[in-house]
Amino acid sequence: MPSPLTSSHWGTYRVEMKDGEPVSLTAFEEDPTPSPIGNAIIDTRTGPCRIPQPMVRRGFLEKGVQSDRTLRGQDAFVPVDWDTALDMVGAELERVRDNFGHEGIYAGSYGWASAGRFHHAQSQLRRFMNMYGGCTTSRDSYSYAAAEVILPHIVGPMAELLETHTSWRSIAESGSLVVAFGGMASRNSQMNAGGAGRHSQPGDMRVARAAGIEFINIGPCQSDVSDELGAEWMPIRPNTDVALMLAIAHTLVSEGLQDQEFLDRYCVGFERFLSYLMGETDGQPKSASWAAPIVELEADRIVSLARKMATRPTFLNASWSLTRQQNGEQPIWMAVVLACMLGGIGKPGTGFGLGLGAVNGVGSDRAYLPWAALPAGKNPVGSFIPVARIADMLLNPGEKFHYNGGTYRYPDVRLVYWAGGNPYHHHQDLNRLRRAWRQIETVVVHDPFWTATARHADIVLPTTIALERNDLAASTRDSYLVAMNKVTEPYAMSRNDHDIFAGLASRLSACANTEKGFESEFRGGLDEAGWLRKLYDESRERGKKFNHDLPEFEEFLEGGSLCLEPPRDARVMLREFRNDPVYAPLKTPSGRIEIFSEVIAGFGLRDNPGHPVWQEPQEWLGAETADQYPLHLITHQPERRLHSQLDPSTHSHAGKVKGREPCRLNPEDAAARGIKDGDIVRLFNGRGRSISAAKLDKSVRPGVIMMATGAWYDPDWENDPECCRHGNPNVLTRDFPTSGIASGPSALSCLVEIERLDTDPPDVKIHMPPRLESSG
Ligand SMILES: Nc1nc2c(c(=O)[nH]1)N[C@H]1C(S)=C(S)[C@@H](COP(=O)(O)OP(=O)(O)OC[C@H]3O[C@@H](n4cnc5c(=O)[nH]c(N)nc54)[C@H](O)[C@@H]3O)O[C@H]1N2
Ligand SMILES: Nc1nc2c(c(=O)[nH]1)N[C@H]1C(S)=C(S)[C@@H](COP(=O)(O)OP(=O)(O)OC[C@H]3O[C@@H](n4cnc5c(=O)[nH]c(N)nc54)[C@H](O)[C@@H]3O)O[C@H]1N2
Ligand SMILES: [Mo]
Repeated sequence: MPSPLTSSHWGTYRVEMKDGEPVSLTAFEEDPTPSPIGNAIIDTRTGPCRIPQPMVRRGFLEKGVQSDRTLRGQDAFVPVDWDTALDMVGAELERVRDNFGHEGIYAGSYGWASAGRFHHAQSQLRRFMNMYGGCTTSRDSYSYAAAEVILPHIVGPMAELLETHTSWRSIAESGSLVVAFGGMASRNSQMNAGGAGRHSQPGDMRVARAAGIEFINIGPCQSDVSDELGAEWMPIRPNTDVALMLAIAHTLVSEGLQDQEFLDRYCVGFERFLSYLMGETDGQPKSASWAAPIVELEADRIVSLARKMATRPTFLNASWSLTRQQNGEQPIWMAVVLACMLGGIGKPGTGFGLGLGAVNGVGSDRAYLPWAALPAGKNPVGSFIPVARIADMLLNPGEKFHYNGGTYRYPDVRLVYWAGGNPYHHHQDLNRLRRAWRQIETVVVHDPFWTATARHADIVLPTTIALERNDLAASTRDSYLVAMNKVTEPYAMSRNDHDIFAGLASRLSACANTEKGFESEFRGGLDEAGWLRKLYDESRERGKKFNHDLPEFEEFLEGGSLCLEPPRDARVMLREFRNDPVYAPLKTPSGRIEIFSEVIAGFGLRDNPGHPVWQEPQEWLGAETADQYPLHLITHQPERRLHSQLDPSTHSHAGKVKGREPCRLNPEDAAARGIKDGDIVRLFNGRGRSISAAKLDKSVRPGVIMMATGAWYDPDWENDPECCRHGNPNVLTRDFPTSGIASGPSALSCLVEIERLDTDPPDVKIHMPPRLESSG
């Protein structure tokens, strides 16, 4: 008998058991490049960071909403039983609903949680809240909000473009040159939201290279493209991609190299953009010599790049990181415009790409099936925020915000409910978030682990991890369906998110009066096994439409996993549109690609006239404030974790230096500051400080510091609460919207300075549980 399977966002594994307990995860035999993160879950599952039972913050237990909220994050917790905890949460929900309405409850609860379609924490929360009567919620993602909002106006919904993304196979068969803005860092393709049966990106990239594809890496870090691909590196200054793309576009026009036929047949608005490009509207032609000092590449090199792109089948890839900066809508729009000028869109191996390598599923060769998910119903409350405006909302109830052409007002939120995410990892300017958090009367958090967010809660409800429940793992960007097995009992008193919500529902009444009652309505008349069968049967039914013939549930369970047959032809994004733009128009207002968008021009935003433009962000190496904070901090995804998940594991620790999350900087910048490899350093700016250890790295461009996200946020409470002693970079990043278009996060527009720390650094304490006190 093969060992039972489990699945995670970083892949599928076999669980090796000893004496009835899971002892290690081994690679799934069908995965050629499994992620080494796997075992971290074994490492942490019973460790000191697991939350054993429901907890209430001491101050909150004593004084409820009158408690001192500044103590959140450092207060002691009191363990309580489930009935006490659920009674309290139920009473708080009722209090806030009765006094402030459903809008007063924020359950936008962004976060990746764990793989598994039934036990997905956010889906469970949504189902619960929607039945309860609704809540304020969030729109879009931290990953690429700017792209999610801009792309439907100019070419089509992001999700659809990713689903139909041109595949590596198409690039290898028909391409010639891949120009990667922001690279394609191989560490990132370990992940795939919902699960990955087979990690194919490293192999796909190698095959493309062997087929003769040439790579160019445009960005601040050479190692963003794997050495094996032999990429040419163009180390531009961060946040200047639009200037470079404009200069390429300008060169194409100056030399008559643009594909006018494509522009005429498939696009609208090129002429309006052209006036701007050539400087007719603002007196500044966007030439290579204009861009050279902005991006810090020689003009000749820009011109040669443009010529090369015009004469070779070119695939232009825009990394998701380009969206997480001020005006992050623009590089995506401009990438599409440049691909239009090159004329390859809809043809094999060319066109534009959105994040090849960002996760395993972009560009992989796989089948499509819209797997069934837990039905969440509809939220009866319309109140929402763009996801990264959370601190802004809390600090400014009733104030206006802009989103996708509309002007809205922030709701007056009194209770925040989080399940499956870690805002004290993912949000920017954490010192501001901490101040904003004080506005909230009640914070409820579900998490298996003592994350910084759990520690900033009033009521903490401990959940199970995937190994403690049965589930089904699948992603629309992967061909596998995997049965996730319960291999061990829930840790201590932890419960499944589903059971926690059912327990709450038993104390409350749903918005719609149902005869069955809220709990029974929430449970849907099914237990875990019943739900898994229902989700499977529904997926099987849906599969028929896509010519996938799935076996009966029992047969599937016996095999443990299944892999759908990928389509015979290599996938090409927008192929149908290219073949016949009249028969297969886009979903944009004109049905064509909008180089100029009347809709966006109609938003009347100062920062956008209706076509892509170069705008200096407030924080970049060309800014005046760079005198004071002369280094551009890039807070990229971590190699040894998914965000903050499993940070207490040995695998994550092995990547730290002297117990801190390291930062990488160019030896020149280090020498200028007397910093040696391995030195403990402090990164700082006007927003905060973070203690790290320096790693000297020539693959990082001078003027740039790279620091992975996700080290558990550990404020130095005793000496300097605005300093993270562990190396979380979000005490430094800026909490500012991309622009009024998407109001997305802009973490990657951030300046800092760094200094060697000559005193003993404070101890890191976040991987020990918080102080616990008994209720007596
Ligand atoms: N500076 C900077 N900040 C960034 C980014 C950046 O580039 N720079 N990137 C941003 C991006 S793209 C993203 S997607 C976000 C990611 O931000 P998050 O998705 O919030 O980060 P995770 O660490 O994955 O948080 C998931 C949480 O869910 C918990 N969890 C796991 N399983 C379960 C479960 O079954 N039930 C419950 N209740 N909880 C569970 C985990 O323990 C963890 O605390 O970060 C963003 N933040
Ligand atoms: N191992 C691992 N993989 C992950 C994740 C994880 O937590 N761990 N998270 C997943 C998630 S949620 C997401 S959204 C994706 C994100 O995928 P990406 O956004 O692609 O990933 P990042 O690592 O943030 O950034 C990639 C590179 O962009 C470059 N870059 C930054 N700013 C600029 C710029 O202004 N111009 C140019 N040209 N380049 C720039 C940096 O050098 C950086 O290394 O990753 C996913 N993959
Ligand atoms: Mo993300």
